[in-house]
Amino acid sequence: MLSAAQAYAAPRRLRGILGESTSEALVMAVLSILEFPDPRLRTVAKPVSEVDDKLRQLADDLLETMYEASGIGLAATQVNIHRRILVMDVSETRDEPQVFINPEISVLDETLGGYDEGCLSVPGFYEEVQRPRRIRVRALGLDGETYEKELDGLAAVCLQHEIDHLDGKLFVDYISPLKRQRIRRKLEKAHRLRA
Ligand code: QAP
Ligand code: CO
Repeated sequence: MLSAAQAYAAPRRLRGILGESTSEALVMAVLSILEFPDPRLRTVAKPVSEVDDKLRQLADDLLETMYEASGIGLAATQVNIHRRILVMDVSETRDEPQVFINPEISVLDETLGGYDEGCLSVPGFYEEVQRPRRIRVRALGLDGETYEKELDGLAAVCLQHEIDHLDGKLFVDYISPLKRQRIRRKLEKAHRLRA
């Protein structure tokens, strides 16, 4: 397992990718994550119209929030920002941050695979979800340029899960209503105790 310090180190290393202009904000921020069944998680995010410094700062904050929570993926929707941007890092070493802006996927192979999915917005619960195993994604990078890549394995699962967030969908929407209701009740109780 990684120490908290190692987990924190990853987003700092992004500095090179993000640029070091003097106008760049000096600090990143850990944002608070909405939890199921918060209705704001059902918002459909709007496309990003311009990749500017404010958006690069948001990408940085999403990465810091994801690493701090030990997640592998985080969509802006989960921090109550309804724009089409998501981050992920599915590497063992937690040092391969990826940013997807206005991502669009096409399925390369209709074959489905099952994976036990979790979610930072549904803490403590994991259920198997079936999704296409191989996809191609087209997105904008932090430089505003379009890029494409093919994904499989955990990266393909995670990207589809995160794009679902941008469309107001959660992995619990794919499981039985009974299981979903059980999760809803347990999280509502946890939220009451926390408040
Ligand atoms: C989505 O989820 C995902 O319950 C990203 O207590 C997950 O990073 C895609 C997490 C699995 C594919 C497979 C969940 C951390 C992190 C928890 C996450 C928890 C602490 C979830
Ligand atoms: Co999620």
